[in-house]
Amino acid sequence: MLTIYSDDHHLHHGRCELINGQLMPCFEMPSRADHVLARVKARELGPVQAPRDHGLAPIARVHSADYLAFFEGAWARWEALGQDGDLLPFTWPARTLRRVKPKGLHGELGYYSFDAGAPITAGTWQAAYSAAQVALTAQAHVQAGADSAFALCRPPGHHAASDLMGGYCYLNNAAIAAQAFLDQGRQRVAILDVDYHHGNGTQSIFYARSDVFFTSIHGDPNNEFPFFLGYADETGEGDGEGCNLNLPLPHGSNWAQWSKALETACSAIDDYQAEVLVVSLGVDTFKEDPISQFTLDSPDYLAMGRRIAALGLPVLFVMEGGYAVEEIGINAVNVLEGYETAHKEGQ
Ligand code: Q9C
Ligand code: ZN
Repeated sequence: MLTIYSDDHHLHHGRCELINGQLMPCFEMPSRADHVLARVKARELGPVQAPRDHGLAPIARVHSADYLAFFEGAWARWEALGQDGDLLPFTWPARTLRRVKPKGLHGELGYYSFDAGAPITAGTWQAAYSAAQVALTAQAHVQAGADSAFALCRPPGHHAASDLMGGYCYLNNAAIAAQAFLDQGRQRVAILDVDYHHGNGTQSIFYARSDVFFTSIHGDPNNEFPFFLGYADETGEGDGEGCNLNLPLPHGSNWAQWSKALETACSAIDDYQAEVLVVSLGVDTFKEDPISQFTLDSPDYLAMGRRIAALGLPVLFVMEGGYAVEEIGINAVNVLEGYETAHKEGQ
């Protein structure tokens, strides 16, 4: 399997996030992608290539022009104010407040975010832009006829909505790739989000559409980030009614429970008759993940990959979360190796 990877992810390294009342070093750190890349090479998964630049146009198919302009220019405005720490939002247009767009930097940042978990640093735009190009380059490979490809994206993307950053995410790499498949002639794309957290951004982008089926297995939002989306009764709206399937699971869920949900997700993808599959590949379901509450073990990721292969679809894997840094490479590449093994057997 071909891996697409850019070193530009190192340009994004947030300093801290608020966890349990304490400022902690960001869990979403550059060594994450470094470990995945090292494992791809150690296991000889296949060639590793740099992304091609597809420009802003395919990104603007998913994200609003005003959001992209704000994100690209935010750091320069922050610097012009004499600041050099991370740029972080701290006020949002919650109930009773107006959803007006203030002129100043902090007001605008609150308007374009939903939490304080996506710090903007000097290199964040470039890193996120390159991650989107990584996804688009891997997507092009699958569109050109490859059975699969791995987009080793960082920063991750599935929490980012059309005009919102949050949850370590800025540009929705999986959604951008899914939209590119449609723009290149595919009619039905499925997105399977196996990250521990609900992919609220991806869901929201495609919620009213029937050309993308979104299904996600995640920590029950009653007790887990992002709290305000990801419930089982969210089934899509308008043309998209029936094209959204959320499978929330309680804290402590193990592979037996998780794999049952995967069966449900896979049979829904079968029913939808997707032409191509995008997997939002987070491995923060791992038992040792420092911010998550499922108990999957490393061999379970091989089984996950095998089940995905049984769908018999071309697959684009897009890296999302996973914060047990030492094991993230083993677990992510186990999914890819499980897929490859079963795919070769099935041919
Ligand atoms: N107390 C992804 O996995 N903060 N994002 C959690 C825990 C947000 C995770 C705080 C976690 C976002 C891509
Ligand atoms: Zn996650």
